[in-house]
Amino acid sequence: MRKIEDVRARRIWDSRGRPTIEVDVVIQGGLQGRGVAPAGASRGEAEAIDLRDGGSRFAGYDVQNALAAVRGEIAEAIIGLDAIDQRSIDETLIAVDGTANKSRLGGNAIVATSMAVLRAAAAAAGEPLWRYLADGKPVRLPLPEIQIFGGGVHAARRVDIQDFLVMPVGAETFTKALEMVADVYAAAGELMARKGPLTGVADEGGYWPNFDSNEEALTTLTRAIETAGYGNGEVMISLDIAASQFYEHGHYKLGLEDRSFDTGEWIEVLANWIGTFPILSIEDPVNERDRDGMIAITQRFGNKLQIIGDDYLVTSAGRVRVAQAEGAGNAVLLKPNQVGTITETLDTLVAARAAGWGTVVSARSGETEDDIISDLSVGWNAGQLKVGSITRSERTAKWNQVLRIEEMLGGKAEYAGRSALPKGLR
Ligand code: 2PG
Ligand code: MG
Repeated sequence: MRKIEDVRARRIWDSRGRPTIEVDVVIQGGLQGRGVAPAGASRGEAEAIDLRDGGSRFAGYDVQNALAAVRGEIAEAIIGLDAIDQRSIDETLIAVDGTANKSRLGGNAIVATSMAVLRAAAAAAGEPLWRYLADGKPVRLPLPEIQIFGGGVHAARRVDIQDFLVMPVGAETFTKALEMVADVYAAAGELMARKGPLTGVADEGGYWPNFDSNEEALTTLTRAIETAGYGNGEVMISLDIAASQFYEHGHYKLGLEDRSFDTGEWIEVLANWIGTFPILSIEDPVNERDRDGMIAITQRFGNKLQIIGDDYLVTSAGRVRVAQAEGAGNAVLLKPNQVGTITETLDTLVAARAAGWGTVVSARSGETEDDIISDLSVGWNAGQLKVGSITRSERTAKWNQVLRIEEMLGGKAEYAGRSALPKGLR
């Protein structure tokens, strides 16, 4: 038993220069844990609500109401409770909020508190967080999904597809996996510089996309993998289509190319890309309400591709179970702030794993130096981690933390590689 003695909240700044909320939970013995809420830009409709003040200051993104919720109702509810009992604290947070989508106190206030409680419990145990979570069970270092080009709403819709990522499935260690990605990133930069001046990076550190079509981005990425010297499926492509962002009135509209497709035509566009480029994983391929589209894509490609639900599943265990029963997808993205607590995130992971799904712990497009997701991915043995690119410190903070964990594991370090893919693709 480690009683919570104090709960503090402050406003800090995220990687987009927007306010966010940081919570410190102090427990008996003077130890403490800290949590920070990240923020998405392409959000699912059913996500926990990121409570913002509105108005004109900081474009409405200030978090004074969420800070007040932590300092007031949340502190009052959890001071005196046992920080080691994460489930009962998270249940208390959910009950005090009292809404289905955490809109009253704010998903951001709740997730930062939930994370801070977890960190405090690990501190009480005197263990690094990943080891505290693993609790003696075997762990693997995650197969990373790392962004090379940004797009979609993370790059002012300069291309339509949101994330062009690579997965170094053929690496032998996590260290080597990052080396391979660094090679591909450099090669992609050189290819792009031949076409015109590099014009900076998108929200998650991938190159700002200077392409004439979505296919050109795929061609360039494929060539970057080859010129970096990786063949035979060592480095594969992963796409986060984030299709809801360009779906309107029954059509997928590629703004860059001024082309529009109905659902059937859109699935053929994807099928053509899947047949042409070394794609191993695809996320949110159709709009988030399109259950039939997810089922059709899974029937057609589920035996060779990882098909991830992000906005489609919003880290909800209930939605994952339904999707499993219907055959809609074979993997889930796990974003703690999308559902709102650590316990609910873990429950979703457990539900996904029970049916042999892939489980990908993920950052948001708005992040800070906080690296909790690295420890979650290892400690829960999730197998995969998606953070954005291999540039910008809010991204590298997470990759570098996995390198430290790899070092702590020493001879026992095992890189997940292909074993992290959905059953049937391993
Ligand atoms: C996603 C994430 C990260 P956002 O869609 O998977 O790339 O973006 O945090 O904006 O939802
Ligand atoms: Mg996504």
